Amino acid sequence: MLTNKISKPSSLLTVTALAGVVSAIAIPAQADQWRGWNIHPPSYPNSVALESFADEVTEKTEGRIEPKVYHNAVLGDQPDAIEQTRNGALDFANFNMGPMGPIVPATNILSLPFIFKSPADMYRVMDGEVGDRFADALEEKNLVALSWFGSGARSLYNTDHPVETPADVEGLKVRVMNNDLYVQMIDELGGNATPMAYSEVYQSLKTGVIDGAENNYPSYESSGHYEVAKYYSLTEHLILPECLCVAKSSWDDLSAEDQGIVRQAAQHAAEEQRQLWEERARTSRQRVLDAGVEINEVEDKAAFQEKMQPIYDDFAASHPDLESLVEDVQTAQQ
Ligand code: GTR
Repeated sequence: MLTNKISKPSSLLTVTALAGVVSAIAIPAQADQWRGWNIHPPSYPNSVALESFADEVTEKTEGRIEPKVYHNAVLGDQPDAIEQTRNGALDFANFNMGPMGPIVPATNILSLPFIFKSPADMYRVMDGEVGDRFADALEEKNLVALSWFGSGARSLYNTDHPVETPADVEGLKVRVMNNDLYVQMIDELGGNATPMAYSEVYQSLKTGVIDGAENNYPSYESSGHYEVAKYYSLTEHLILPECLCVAKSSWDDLSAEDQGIVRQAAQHAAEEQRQLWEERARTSRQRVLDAGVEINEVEDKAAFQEKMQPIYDDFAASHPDLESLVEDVQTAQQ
């Protein structure tokens, strides 16, 4: 009988071959499931844009890549997430350039206080050739920046009094993002800087561990910081770009076609984020006003700017190689 003639190895071979055929027929190619980090709650402009990015990539790659966004920093704080994306444990993220400085020194140029004259200037610089040079610097550290989001202007807020002059910052304990440059920024104003994760700020304001922090309207409002720190002073000292970044290892795994799809989806997401941002900045401002926040203009911004000069001088002394890029960012706004 035929069955008697089949030796064990060949029957195994048949089973294996059959399994191969079955899997080829029944199971579609494995989708590449991408994990994406986001610090904000789902309704935030950046979060909505990241979801659109995920949907567009899934649809246009016909499910070859399925990005999933994890909101509210559930995958870790920003400095952690930057590391995880650099080593490929995470596939994509929306990162603020503030905490990027310790890893990618060139990005500290973007953190020099008052380097950008307005959010519109920031977009123009980052969307052009100068922005590409920041993307190159990020790529050297395994982060592929595909588009730039906006984050308005950051201003100081605290629990005690309006800040109108640099002297009003004296003695205030101010939370900053994780970057020595911001420690110096607060020091130059006579305050005490405390680098701290975003997720810890609310509680720290409430318990008096810190007196204040600095951020844009949407973050000040969505984080609830306005409930505890009622004085928001329009210093507008930082206008920081944010990237939609992909891990270099995930990027390099893509075909040229899929890279094109992902890049285009990231650009669409940035367009959407920038539009949503404008609306949200207005509604956030109104919400905090309705909640009793006192917002004050800072008449003499030049006084704050002058205090920042040592930061520029120290940066020039410690990074002579980056001086021409500092100048290019400045001249691109003239
Ligand atoms: C927000 C920014 C976040 C984070 C946060 C912070 O404006 O979008 O990425 O940097 O500020 O202050 O930590």
